[in-house]
Amino acid sequence: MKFKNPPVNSLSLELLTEFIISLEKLENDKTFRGIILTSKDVEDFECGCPSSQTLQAGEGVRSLLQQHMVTAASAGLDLTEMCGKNPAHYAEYWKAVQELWLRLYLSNLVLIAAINMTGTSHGSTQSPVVLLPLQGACPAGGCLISLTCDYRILADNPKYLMGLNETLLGIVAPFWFKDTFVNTIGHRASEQALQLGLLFRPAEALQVGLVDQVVPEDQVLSTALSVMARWMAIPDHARQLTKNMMRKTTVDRLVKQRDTDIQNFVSFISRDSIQKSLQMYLEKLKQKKG
Ligand code: CO8
Repeated sequence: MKFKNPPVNSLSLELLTEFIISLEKLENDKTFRGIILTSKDVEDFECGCPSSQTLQAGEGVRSLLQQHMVTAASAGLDLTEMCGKNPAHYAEYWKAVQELWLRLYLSNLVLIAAINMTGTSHGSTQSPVVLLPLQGACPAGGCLISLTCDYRILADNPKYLMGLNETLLGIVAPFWFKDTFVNTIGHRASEQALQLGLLFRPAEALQVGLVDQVVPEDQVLSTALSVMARWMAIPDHARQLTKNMMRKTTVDRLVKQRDTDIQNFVSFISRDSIQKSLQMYLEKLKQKKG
């Protein structure tokens, strides 16, 4: 599945809705067993599967790539959905963010993130809201989506950064973002990274366990396919039950308090000070072009 929401693959309400619908269709179609989430062009995709069994898996993935458009490399949640709108819109948006996370995190499919970024350049700012000094990026909501996957492969480019940088925008990662992060890189590393809004370069991301593999950019998709073949070799039923066992407690925490979480989000994001921070951040993003 390939994200395609120019210019920066931000997670708009429309994109989230399409993503959820596509995911549901794939979950219900038993001929699909796995998804590679990427932002790389399908034409660039090369199948490097040696055996007939893996080739079969590869063909499933190839046909999937050809039918659906999604990504894992993204500017994160769409700031314009969280800024200058009314509470009903914030509630609808947040419900969609929750829904996507719930579906992805406990998906029966094998999910692999092939993270090959988009993006160009960034300046810096002296405002209280820190503008990211980065080029290609997978921040915040974009990183969260990759964290729901079973395996992450990141392109080896020092300009590529990923992490949960919410504090840099003057906002706070919700508890279930935090839980997903802790489940991936552990408590101490999360505690530090979340407070500082750290964005990791590929080598650091690998070291801390945020990604499972770092490979040259032109090998990201072929590596994803080989990894997919390995995961496909495991009987689905046993793998799915194991995934469920590892992740269900985390999912249940949100399921039990979805409405409260929406209310918390709406009241937090509606605050004047938060709206001001987000507006300032968006303006700085625009200004850096000039
Ligand atoms: N949402 C909406 N629009 C965006 C976003 C975004 N996340 N990111 C960039 N844009 C817009 C820019 O404003 C710009 O608009 P315009 O063309 O109108 O000027 C356009 O996209 C292109 O942006 P850039 O010129 O910056 O493109 P570059 O290729 O130079 O850089 C980057 C790409 C690196 C992705 C850069 O745009 C960037 O850093 N964006 C911001 C990334 C970010 O901080 N995302 C975090 C979003 S918050 C989130 O995901 C979780 C929130 C949890 C909320 C919890 C509250 C309780």
